[in-house]
Amino acid sequence: MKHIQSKSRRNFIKNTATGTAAITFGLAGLESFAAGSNENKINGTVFNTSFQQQPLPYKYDALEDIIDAMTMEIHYSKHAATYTKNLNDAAKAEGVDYTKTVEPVLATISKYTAKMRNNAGGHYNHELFWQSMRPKTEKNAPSGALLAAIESSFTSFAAFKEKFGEVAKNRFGSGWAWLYVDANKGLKIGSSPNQDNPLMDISDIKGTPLLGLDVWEHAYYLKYQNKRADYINNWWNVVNWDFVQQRFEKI
Ligand code: MN3
Repeated sequence: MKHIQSKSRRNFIKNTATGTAAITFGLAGLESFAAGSNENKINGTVFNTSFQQQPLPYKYDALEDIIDAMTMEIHYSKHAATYTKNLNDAAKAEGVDYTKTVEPVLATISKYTAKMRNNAGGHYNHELFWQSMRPKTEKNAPSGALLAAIESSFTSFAAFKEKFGEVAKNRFGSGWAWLYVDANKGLKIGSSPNQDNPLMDISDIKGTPLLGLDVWEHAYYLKYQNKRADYINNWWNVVNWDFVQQRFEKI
């Protein structure tokens, strides 16, 4: 799968000209590590090494009239930004190497605090969520190998959407609904509470997320109020199936 990388990792690779060069530095190139700051010095060059939000790949109002601009702005710039900030605070406090991706932390999340669990999950889940949407398109649907796998697993795309929607509607309280690939390479639908996800070792459902739907009230309440089902049904119009397909092909 394609890893969601921290900004630092991307900058590290970019600033060292090639990925190969970055790898050759290894740990030996790490000259200093300032636990109280976001700066690492590697072969004389200072890199910002905090987990950071990627820029939203569209404007706040790009998903109107499915998700309103105010919801998107508050969700991205307040809620999700806070998860990322708190992840960095937890990473410093708990000795996480945040020059790396967050996935290894999620895979061993049982070793960390609840603060790490909530915020590493919150960071990962939202970064995936933003990338998995795009402006509304008519008859929005997967194609190719992903469509074939969905039809094989759930009989039809319509049946898949219905089952996913039911799982999303039935998640009590706050959480996420997922399309994920399990250890046997099977496509699965499931949900997780709070900011948990299938990458976590403590999760009831385990695998690699392809697509996640945020069903916290902050994701829809300004426009949909108590009508979570309407939010879920409308959301299919803005799913970026090209992005989901790319993730599927890399597993
Ligand atoms: Mn959210």
